[in-house]
Amino acid sequence: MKGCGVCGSSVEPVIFFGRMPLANGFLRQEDFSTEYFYDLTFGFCSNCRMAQLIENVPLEKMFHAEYPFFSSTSSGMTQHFRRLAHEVAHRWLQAPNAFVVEVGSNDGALLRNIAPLGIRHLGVEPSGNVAKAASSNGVETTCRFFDPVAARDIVATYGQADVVLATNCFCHIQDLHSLAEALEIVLKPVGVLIFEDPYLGDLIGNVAYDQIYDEHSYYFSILSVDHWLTQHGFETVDVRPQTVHGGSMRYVVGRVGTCERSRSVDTQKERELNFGLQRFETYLDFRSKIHFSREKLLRLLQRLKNEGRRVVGYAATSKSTTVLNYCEISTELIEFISDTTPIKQWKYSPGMHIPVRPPTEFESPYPDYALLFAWNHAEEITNKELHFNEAGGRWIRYVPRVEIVGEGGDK
Ligand code: DWN
Ligand code: ZN
Repeated sequence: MKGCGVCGSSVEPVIFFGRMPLANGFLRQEDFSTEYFYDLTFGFCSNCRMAQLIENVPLEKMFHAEYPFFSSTSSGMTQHFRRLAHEVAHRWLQAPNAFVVEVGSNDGALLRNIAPLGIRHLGVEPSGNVAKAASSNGVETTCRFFDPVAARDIVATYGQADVVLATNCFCHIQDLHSLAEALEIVLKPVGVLIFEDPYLGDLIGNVAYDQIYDEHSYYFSILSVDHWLTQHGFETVDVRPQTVHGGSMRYVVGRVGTCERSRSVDTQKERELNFGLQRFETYLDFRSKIHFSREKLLRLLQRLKNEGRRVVGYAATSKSTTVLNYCEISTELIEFISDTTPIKQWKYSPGMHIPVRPPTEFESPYPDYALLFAWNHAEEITNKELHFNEAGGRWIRYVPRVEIVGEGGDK
């Protein structure tokens, strides 16, 4: 059994999703025969309460010069980053010469709101193409993984940071202790770390099992985050639930004793204990719900096929790779997936090899049904696809339950 990435105890497997391709491994036909697969198993450590993957994929297979996810592609996320940037700038970056580091800065979606304020900043991003996009957007960026060596280099060049930011990033970092050491080096003694990631309570509560894939090595809760950070002299001083990505948590962290501690931390811990995030039975129940969700989705798609309906996937998300491969949904059930990202278009989805097409193909003509893989952007997408509804098209969702939207469930 694998040792826990936080405390070294054994991690209990909860669910094995099967051999899985890379969530963002969109590929061409000539690369089908060499496609990479690994065992996707979600596990839980009862000792420190960290939910995590049992097998990790080598980092360079996932984060490289052709990383296909650009953080700025959703207007909802762009607004979220703008609000976060302004809050941080006004509250924590007012000192003359203040310096902020963002770990996993992608295409600069967050820092591009800070750069124009003249605040010293640095994005650290290992994927070359998105790092380049950030630089062209005026965001100072270094293309590398964030570890103690990178942290020392940053301090040598810029000095220590007043604030370290990370959004949807820490859950991707396999060695959490090396990450914490790097944070110890880079943060000023009274510096603040603010990070947000998809929240385990929402993932389980909404049966959002598609958030489980190679890039997400960890699934955080305040219980497990505290266990990890206190080993390195940090403490969480505030937690704030966020609606983005289907339910995320923002953690505000400082060195022990340096920041005022809000009551939100203890309140959230209590909520987690009441919910049962510390109990293995909660995870077994989650597993049963995942099985049920798969059966329902397959039954629905099969029925629509038998009725001769056209179904198209909407948004070739990383999450869709888990659903498509775990449920074994092929072009028998879904014609193609429409996606706005040029680097994904005219390629095939990982594993099931469903064609990915630009949105122009979605409209010509509209399908009968669209399976919404970007359910986390539902409001933004349904608002912009009003013509699809007017043409009689219907949305299919599978989070938090399998349903044709407006019909309230599978018949
Ligand atoms: O953690 C991660 C999160 C933050 O972002 C990464 N590991 C990768 C990525 O996950 P994802 O791919 O599931 O993210 P999204 O934001 O749910 O999906 C984005 C995809 O959806 C892009 O390929 C663009 C596409 N999309 C679209 O085709 N039409 C998105 C919108 C909003 C649209 O209108
Ligand atoms: Zn553990």
